[in-house]
Amino acid sequence: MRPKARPEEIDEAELAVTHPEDHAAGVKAVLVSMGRALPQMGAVRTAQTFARLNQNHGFDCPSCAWPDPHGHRRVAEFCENGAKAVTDEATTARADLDFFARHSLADLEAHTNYWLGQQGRLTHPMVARPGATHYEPISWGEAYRLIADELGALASPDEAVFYTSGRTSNEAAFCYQLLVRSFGTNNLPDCSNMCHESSGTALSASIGIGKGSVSLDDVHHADLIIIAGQNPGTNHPRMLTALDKAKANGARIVAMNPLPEAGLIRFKDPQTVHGVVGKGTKLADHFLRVRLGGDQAVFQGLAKLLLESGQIDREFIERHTHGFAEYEQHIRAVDLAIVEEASGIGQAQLREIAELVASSQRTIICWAMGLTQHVHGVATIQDATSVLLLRGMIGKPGAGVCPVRGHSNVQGDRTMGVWEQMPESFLAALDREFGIASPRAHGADVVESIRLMRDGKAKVFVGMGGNFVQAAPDTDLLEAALRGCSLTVQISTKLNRSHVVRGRTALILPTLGRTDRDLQASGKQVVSVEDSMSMVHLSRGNLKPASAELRSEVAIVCELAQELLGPEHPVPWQAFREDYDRIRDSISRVVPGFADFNARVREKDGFPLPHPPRDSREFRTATGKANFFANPLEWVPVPSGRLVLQTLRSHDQFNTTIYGLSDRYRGVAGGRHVVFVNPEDVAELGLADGMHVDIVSEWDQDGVKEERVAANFRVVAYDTPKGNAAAYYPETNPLMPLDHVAKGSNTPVAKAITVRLQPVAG
Ligand SMILES: Nc1nc2c(c(=O)[nH]1)N[C@H]1C(S)=C(S)[C@@H](COP(=O)(O)OP(=O)(O)OC[C@H]3O[C@@H](n4cnc5c(=O)[nH]c(N)nc54)[C@H](O)[C@@H]3O)O[C@H]1N2
Ligand SMILES: Nc1nc2c(c(=O)[nH]1)N[C@H]1C(S)=C(S)[C@@H](COP(=O)(O)OP(=O)(O)OC[C@H]3O[C@@H](n4cnc5c(=O)[nH]c(N)nc54)[C@H](O)[C@@H]3O)O[C@H]1N2
Ligand SMILES: [Mo]
Repeated sequence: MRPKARPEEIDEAELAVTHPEDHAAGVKAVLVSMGRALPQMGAVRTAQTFARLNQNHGFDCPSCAWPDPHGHRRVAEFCENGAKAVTDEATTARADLDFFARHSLADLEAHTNYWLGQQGRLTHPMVARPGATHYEPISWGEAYRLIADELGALASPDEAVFYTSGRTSNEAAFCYQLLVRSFGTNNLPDCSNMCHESSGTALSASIGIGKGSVSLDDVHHADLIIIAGQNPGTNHPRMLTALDKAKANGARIVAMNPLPEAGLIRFKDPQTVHGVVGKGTKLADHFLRVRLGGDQAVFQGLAKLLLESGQIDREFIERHTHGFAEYEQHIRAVDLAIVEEASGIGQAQLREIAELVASSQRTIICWAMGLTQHVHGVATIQDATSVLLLRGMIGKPGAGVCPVRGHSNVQGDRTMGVWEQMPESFLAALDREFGIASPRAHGADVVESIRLMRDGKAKVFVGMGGNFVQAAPDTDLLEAALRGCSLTVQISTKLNRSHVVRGRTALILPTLGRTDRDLQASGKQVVSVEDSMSMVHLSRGNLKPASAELRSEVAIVCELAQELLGPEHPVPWQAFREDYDRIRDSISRVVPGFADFNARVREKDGFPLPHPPRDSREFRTATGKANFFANPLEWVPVPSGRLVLQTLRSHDQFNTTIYGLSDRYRGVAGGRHVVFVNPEDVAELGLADGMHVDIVSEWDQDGVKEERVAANFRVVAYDTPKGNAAAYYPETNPLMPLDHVAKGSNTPVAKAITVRLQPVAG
């Protein structure tokens, strides 16, 4: 049983639902961020912190991966949610020794994840030994020995899994994967497996590289921007500034979303006069109210209309692509009536958008979780890319693919080798640089790691950041799997549920965050990150760490490596930890695009990584060209009496970190247990607005039917397509069957869960 929220934590009776807002940001956003920062950090620390956020000599915002502008930066180059992320990390509250003495393990387990996150920064390494009632302090040396002993006792290195969340710096990520591969496994699941894996899989096959092809400047100068399955007003608020700029340059914006998200409708830039006093900019010129999972149909429908009108770039197709004939044949046979059934988008509107695409000279398609977290996410992204290929929109200014990344360094962690299936070229370079023998068999991703732990085939879990137990699917199964481990280790800044749902022995290793000063033997260290547009730049924390006991992620990895791999190991762990320039020197020889890393990263705005399709229309796919795929059209039907549920973020959280209880733009305050339902569905299903229901997910695999329940959600009649509902993640993760994954990327399907709503008795 999951614990119920305690009254002092979240009182769902306080839940209030008002009207959704029709615009994002504005002065209110500034007031909200300052209102949160002052009580948590105090005035001096607030001023010190915000003055350096995203500035050239400051630190990179730990929130999303949206890039910083080049050259001139505004005085405040951040957003409301970036400010909340920083406040959350730079808080003066402490989960210190006294805290752990006061709260038993049982007590901690009974608290919500929200409460755990609010207890402040971790200050000491802690251990919960078998049978213990409390976490107790442990020295760093003893902690490393304990991990090394447990790892050493495994029958095979593949019985351990090493998770990474996306905040880890390039330097720490590089050392971490090096440690894991030196130890002997490729079991490196990461948050990307649950996030943009479908984008990487789709783009690698389509254009030969799994990253977006546009720069910030391209966004500013596009004449058509399609934003599909993304809620930038909440999750990438600084993107609104870029869209505002594109609009000022004459761009049209098309939003594809089941929900009329505030940030897509109207934007008031709090830093410009018209944003403060005026009505702001109307952002989306067209809103396609697509059904959950209906995007592939829309992209195929658009392609059909483009082919029929002949407004395609034949020269580009001829010179740079492969598979056109088969694709054309497949797409011409697409039935627009089926497109409408699948997506809810009628022919008239589809034709309107096709006209826009046909007449645009510079088109960008942006997307996020609304496309990736579907069974057919990979095919959907390939079909979006194909629309661009038809029009020759890759490798020219103002045009291209733009998967908008989540965590601030999730893309960089991958570049540094945090992936269960790094290519041979990378592994060979790693072996050459260090004289090690990296394992070659592919490792386990997130879903596979959970299976291994469930089946007793993995016994040690190490988390480099993140909150695995809340982020991954199938909460009850996952909790049991983690409790079955012999050791769980969390390298973290703040307390979360992954510290209390633990293995037989559990370790908490407290680490420095992005905002913290990092002093090592050679002096003050800097780290680097890569943003969503492949720009690599430095981040320098400057705040006094929460305790003298904190160690940097790099130090923790290197010290653990020394203990685990012994003094004879060929990697210079000691030198790495003393001077991160040494790590960057190695990276410059191992990772393509990082030549002269130490010098180039110190240039003012950092440097861009090579991207062959963007730079020279070179496509390093198996065919040597950009590939069209004739993907069968798929969508998500709604069984009768059921709803299809998407799980999404409120405006007041960062993934599993809940900042507060105000989903302002959607008009929900005071609680999180809400399910947004179309008013007609509310009536037809015999429900009522304000009623409480249990959400029951139905899963049928090979005739075996399973049900999962998330209890007690308030029905909110909301503007979502008929048949489609929405509720917040992570409260809904218990509803996600582990095996419900995207084809090709193995990403858990978080945006299409078949459910029924069962009124709560009484
Ligand atoms: N403040 C804040 N910032 C964040 C995060 C956070 O939690 N808080 N998380 C970070 C991370 S890791 C990530 S990955 C990103 C996530 O950024 P988003 O992908 O914007 O996050 P979600 O809340 O999952 O929103 C998905 C959006 O897609 C829409 N959608 C859902 N299904 C479909 C569909 O089938 N088709 C279409 N067209 N639309 C659909 C939803 O209505 C919603 O608007 O944000 C990053 N930035
Ligand atoms: N149902 C559903 N599930 C989802 C999603 C969804 O849309 N729906 N989205 C998925 C997506 S896109 C993602 S990216 C994952 C996110 O999965 P994770 O990345 O695992 O989760 P976070 O909540 O971002 O992790 C927060 C924790 O990271 C730690 N932390 C913060 N900063 C640092 C740091 O600098 N260093 C270290 N070492 N630790 C730090 C803190 O202890 C904090 O509690 O969730 C996925 N799960
Ligand atoms: Mo993400």
